[in-house]
Amino acid sequence: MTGLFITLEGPEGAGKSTNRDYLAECLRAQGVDVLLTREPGGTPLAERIRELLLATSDEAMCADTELLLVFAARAQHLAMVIRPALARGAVVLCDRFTDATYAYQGGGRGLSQERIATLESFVQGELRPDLTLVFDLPVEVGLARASARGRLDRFEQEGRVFFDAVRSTYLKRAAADPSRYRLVDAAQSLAQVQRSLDRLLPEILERHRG
Ligand code: T5A
Repeated sequence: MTGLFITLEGPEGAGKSTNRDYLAECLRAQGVDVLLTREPGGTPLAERIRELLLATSDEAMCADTELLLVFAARAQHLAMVIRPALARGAVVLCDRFTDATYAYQGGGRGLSQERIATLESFVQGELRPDLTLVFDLPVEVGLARASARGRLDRFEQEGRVFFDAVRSTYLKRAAADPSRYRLVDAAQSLAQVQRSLDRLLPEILERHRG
C-alpha cells in the first residue's frame, strides 16, 4: 500500500465536508486507513491561523498577509499531519488545499499565479495531491447553502465577482489537468453526488493499492 493524497475543493457550500465524510466511510468499509483533515487548519497551531483568516476584524487583512498565513498554516499541517500519514500509507482526505489558494488568493484576490507557485514549491517541495475532486455548482446555490447555517465568515462576505473568479479558477485548473482532477456536479441532490463518488471508489482503491 502507498499513501494517497486526495483533496476536495470547490466554492463555498459545495458539500466538500459532507462528502469527505461520506468518502471516508466508504473507504473505511473497505479496510482502508483514512485520515480526515482540512485547510486552513488540521493541527492546533494551524487551526489558530484559520481563526485569524476567517474572523472579521476592523483592520482589513492585506492580500499578501492572507496568502502568507494560508501557507504558514499549510507548512505546519504538512509537517505534523499530512506527510506522516502518507508515510504510513494512509489515504489522506483533505478538505481544501493549495487549489483553494489559487482560486481564492489568485482568482478572488487577484494575486499572481507565479507568486503562489513560488510559495507552493517552497512549502510543499514536490508534493502535490494525487487526486483532486472539484465540487462545482453555481455560486448562488453554494452561498445559499452556506448562509443557511448562520453567520458568514470573512470570505463568505465577499461579493459575486470574487466568487465567480473562484469558481472559474477551479474550472480552469481542472480542465488543464484531467489526470489529477475529477469534476463533480455538486448542484445535484446529495444522493446523486454520493452516487458519483461511488463510481470513483474503484479508481481510488486501485490507486491506493499502487
Ligand atoms: N481558503 C482556504 C482560502 O482562501 N485559501 C486557501 O488556501 C484555503 C485552504 C474556509 C475558507 O478558507 C478559504 C476558503 C474558505 O472560504 P472552509 O471551511 O472549507 O474554508 O469553507 P467553506 O467552503 O465555506 O466550507 P463549507 O462548510 O461552507 O462548505 P462545504 O464543506 O463545501 O459544504 P458542507 O459539506 O459543509 O455543506 C454545506 C451545507 O450544504 C448542505 C450540507 O448539509 C450543509 O448544510 N449540502 C447539500 N444540500 C443540498 N444538496 C447537496 N448536494 C448538498 N451537499 C451539502
